[in-house]
Amino acid sequence: MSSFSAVRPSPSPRAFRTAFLAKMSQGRGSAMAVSLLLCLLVLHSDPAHAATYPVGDARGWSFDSAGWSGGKRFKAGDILVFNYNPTRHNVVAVPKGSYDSCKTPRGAKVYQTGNDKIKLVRGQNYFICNFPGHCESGMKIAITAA
Ligand SMILES: [Cu+2]
Repeated sequence: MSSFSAVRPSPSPRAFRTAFLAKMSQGRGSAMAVSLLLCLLVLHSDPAHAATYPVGDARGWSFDSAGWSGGKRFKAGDILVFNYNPTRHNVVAVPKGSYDSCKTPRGAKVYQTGNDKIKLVRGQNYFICNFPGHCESGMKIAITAA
């Protein structure tokens, strides 16, 4: 008997439709907000496609850096970070011949801060340490960027 009073009066069809439309437009509004957000994310993350790689990971740029790049897929625009003690090593961007011979060509770009960030170009990128004997001892890397 008292249960009847607990039953909510059902809304009139008109009120129902109004509520339904309000809900729909809310839904559209949030759908628009979501797609706007996605657009912003896509635009924002475009330059962030470039990845940053610390050469040699925690060990830094060292005599055993040569194998470090194996299995990684680099892209043009990615950044290599060379961390090392600048009193012991440096980084020189060289052409393939110099990478092979360990002979630094005149005018080669020498990095020597100990925390050098170098952007990869499409194709082959070669880096050596040109402290005497270091490149010959394996302190060199060849990176292919797509
Ligand atoms: Cu070195």
